[in-house]
Amino acid sequence: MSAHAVEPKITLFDIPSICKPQAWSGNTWKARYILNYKRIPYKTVWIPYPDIEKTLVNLGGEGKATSKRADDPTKPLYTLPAILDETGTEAVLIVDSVNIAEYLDQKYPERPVMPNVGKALEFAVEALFTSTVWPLAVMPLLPFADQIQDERSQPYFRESRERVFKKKIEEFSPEGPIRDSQWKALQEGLDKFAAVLDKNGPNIYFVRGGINPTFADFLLAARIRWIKTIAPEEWRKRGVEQWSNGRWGKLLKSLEPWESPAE
Ligand SMILES: N[C@@H](CCC(=O)N[C@@H](CS)C(=O)NCC(=O)O)C(=O)O
Repeated sequence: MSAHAVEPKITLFDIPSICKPQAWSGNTWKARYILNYKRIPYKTVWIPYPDIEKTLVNLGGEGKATSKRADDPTKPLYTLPAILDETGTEAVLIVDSVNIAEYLDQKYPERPVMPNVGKALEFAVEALFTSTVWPLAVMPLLPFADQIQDERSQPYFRESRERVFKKKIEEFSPEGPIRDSQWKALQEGLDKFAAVLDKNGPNIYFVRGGINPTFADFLLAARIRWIKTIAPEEWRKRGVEQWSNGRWGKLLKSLEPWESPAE
């Protein structure tokens, strides 16, 4: 940043990695894509997993957990992405990517990502994808996500995931027939999801006939991009780009202009 540049007043809290560029998470990428697309100046603060809760609580986010811990449902789960908006007299902390998308659209109405017509559908895509396709990605992909964590996050990531699934991360997706069948199931899940999207016709974006991306597109791209970033060899070997008649590859390509900055 040059000596005269003004420090952005919006902060995106993201999770670090050893990837280059660093941004990797299929959740935080939703907010990052949207900030980039809306051309809102922001800075990134990298928070390793074990520090997420205390960071958000320190910023006034007590009680703003987005769900319960899978390894101990009596405890709240604080998650990223989060943004802190310090453009006004009082700092505003927003957590959860759909809330971030809604908030940014209200505050910066240009280049909307939550269309007034069909807003419920944008929310529905998130819920449907998370409950149908996402579980199929967990076993084959978590071992790769484990490998790209930074030093501080890695023990937390591994221990919490091993506690949830009650086995070593190395046993999640052993190479051979088990791993192959997991990837096949993921492909079939994505194909089924693509068949739903195809009802809108051949256009890349979610909104029927839409020429601009909306939240649903950024959400899907963030998830697919996660696979590509953490498991590039599997991505190539399994030909993910060509899955579902090339839908996912085309979506990522069309959103490339908003991949930067990824830091
Ligand atoms: N629905 C949430 C999900 C966010 C989420 O699950 N984030 C993960 C990072 S990929 C997280 O922060 N997990 C904290 C943990 O596992 O302790 C959103 O989109 O904001």
